[in-house]
Amino acid sequence: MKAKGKSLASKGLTIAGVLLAMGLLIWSCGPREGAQEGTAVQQIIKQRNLDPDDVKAALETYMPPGRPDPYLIFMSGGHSGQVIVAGLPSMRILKVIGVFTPEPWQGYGFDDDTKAMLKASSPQGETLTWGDSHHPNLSQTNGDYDGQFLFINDKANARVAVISLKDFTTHQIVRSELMNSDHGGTFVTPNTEYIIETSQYPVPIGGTYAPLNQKSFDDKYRGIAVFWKFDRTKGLIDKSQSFAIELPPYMQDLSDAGKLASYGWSFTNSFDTERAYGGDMEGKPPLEQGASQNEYDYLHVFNWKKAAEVAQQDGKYRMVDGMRLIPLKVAAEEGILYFVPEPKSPHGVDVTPDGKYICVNGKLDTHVTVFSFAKIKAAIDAKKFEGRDPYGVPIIAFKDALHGQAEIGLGPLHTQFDGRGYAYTSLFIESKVAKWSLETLKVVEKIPVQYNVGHLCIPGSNTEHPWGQYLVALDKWSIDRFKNVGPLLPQDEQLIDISGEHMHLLYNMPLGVGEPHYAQAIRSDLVKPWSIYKMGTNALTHEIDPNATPSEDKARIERHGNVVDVYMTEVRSHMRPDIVEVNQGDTVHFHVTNIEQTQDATHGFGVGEYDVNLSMEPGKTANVTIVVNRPGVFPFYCTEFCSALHLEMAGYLLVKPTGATSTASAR
Ligand code: RUQ
Ligand code: CUA
Repeated sequence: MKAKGKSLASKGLTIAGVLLAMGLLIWSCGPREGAQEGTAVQQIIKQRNLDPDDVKAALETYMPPGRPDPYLIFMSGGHSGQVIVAGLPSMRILKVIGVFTPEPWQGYGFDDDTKAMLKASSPQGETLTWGDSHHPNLSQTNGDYDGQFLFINDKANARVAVISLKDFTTHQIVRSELMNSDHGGTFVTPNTEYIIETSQYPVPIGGTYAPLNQKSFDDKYRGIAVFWKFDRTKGLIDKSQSFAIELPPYMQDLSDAGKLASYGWSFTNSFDTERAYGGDMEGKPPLEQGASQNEYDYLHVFNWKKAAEVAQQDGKYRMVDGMRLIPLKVAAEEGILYFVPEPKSPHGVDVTPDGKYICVNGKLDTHVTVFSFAKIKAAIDAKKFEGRDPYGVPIIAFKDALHGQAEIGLGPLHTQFDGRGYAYTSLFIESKVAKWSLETLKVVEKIPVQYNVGHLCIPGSNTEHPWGQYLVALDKWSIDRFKNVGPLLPQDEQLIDISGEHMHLLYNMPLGVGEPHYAQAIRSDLVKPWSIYKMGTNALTHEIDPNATPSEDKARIERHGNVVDVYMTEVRSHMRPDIVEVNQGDTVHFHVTNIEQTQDATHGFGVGEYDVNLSMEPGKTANVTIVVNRPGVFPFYCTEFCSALHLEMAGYLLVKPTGATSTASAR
């Protein structure tokens, strides 16, 4: 891990050379001033001890005030459960979207609707407060990003979330009882017909119990692939039109959808075809060892078009937890599932932009194995199989599917494409990114990264038309890159320029709010969010909320028995009503509307000690319910510094103890 320190001479660059190339030595405005400006810049460079590469990288990533970044990157937040949005190339964070974890700033998980959504996506009797977000996928139309939706999976609890890019908020979280953990999600098909989610660790189907011994593991434990149907007009997943496929108890890993030549198909790599399940205290090898014995595991090849048809045919599926499940036997017989041997516990499967090749990253093997979809299809059409796995799934011979193998290096994990004929593969063990040619399958260049790189992200890589200008390396370790902030180090997201013949590093972004597993990036101009909400919009449904209070004269308090409805408006700089008096034990529904239509005029609504916290963007209506069992006087206030009189934007919630006299009558 060598520290950066290059002599100018060894780089063959000079500061003046870089500045000249960048047009920073401005002689045109008169030799005198120009010379002075040039000197001023050179002084900064000297004072800050920068070298020519630093200066070049700084100039290439700097975004002047008011100029938005040309790309948006959506990074998963790992077990923070969130999605982090940043701009490229500046790497400035723009937003952290609350997804599987409540997010106080956005009031996410605090209002009735998002609270209910998080609860409904939890197992019976639980309200999960975290998730492990892994693989964001942008919605596609005709194989390219359309800028409308983002999906992400929760590995820990096997959930899938839908985020609308109209307001960058989470709109739906679904979960299937069929699996307890996932990993191969959320990969979309080229028209976002389906969102693919495959399980990681096999369990007995449907959340049931079965003992853990080899026979039980083989017979009762199963992997699952879910194809969630996406209803684009509603912007929601339709569980009733979704279907699942039962898989052997291997550990399915990552997925990718075919496109163009391979449209209608999808691919999932796997490990642990050994069917090891641990047991190191019972005299068995630990899982890592047991699962790494076989020379080959199986690439799962799905005909999802066919599966969608079969899932509609009576007798060919069974219903489990409200979902159509195609049994393994049917999947094998109907030509829905095939296996192709893939070397040694691989990780990550990536389909090339033309849809012709499927790249499987070696992990324990130094190659990226490139399979030809045409060859796979030919073998399937000719029914040319080398046998069947213990569950009856036809196996296509390795050589009959192989296009070629690229010798990449140690620990290949994930591959991205630049759309110009090159692939880029992360090398976890080497801490490098390898650029290689899809034509020759030869490495052309490697660049070191700091350190232990997992996923990579090239904007548009999984579409038919990648924008191959930048690559972001998502590094797990950042030792020696940033100021030590204690034993929990930030992650390191490294921006690399791949537009030229050689890759060069532009920026190291420390990320201390989650662990990005994967990221996808899109050209910013393709995302067209709202700037404000239409008056009275419920941010979850995107419809006018039935409790919206669109003007101050409609603000009111209604009491029905011991239920109190407070219809409140907010506008700079007051709430109406600003005194809410209720009785101990009442159920209080606050229906708050920010009646402003000015961009960025966001208010908040916080009631201390009752855990009430709403973010009220212009035009938004949000509802929150509390049962006031503790008497007392509770100030409420606007939590966003909205105006000069923000501190005055406050009021009182009076919870009258049983038997006390009313404040109102005393006034
Ligand atoms: S993967 S550990 Cu995306 Cu490399 Cu999940
Ligand atoms: Cu409204 Cu502060």
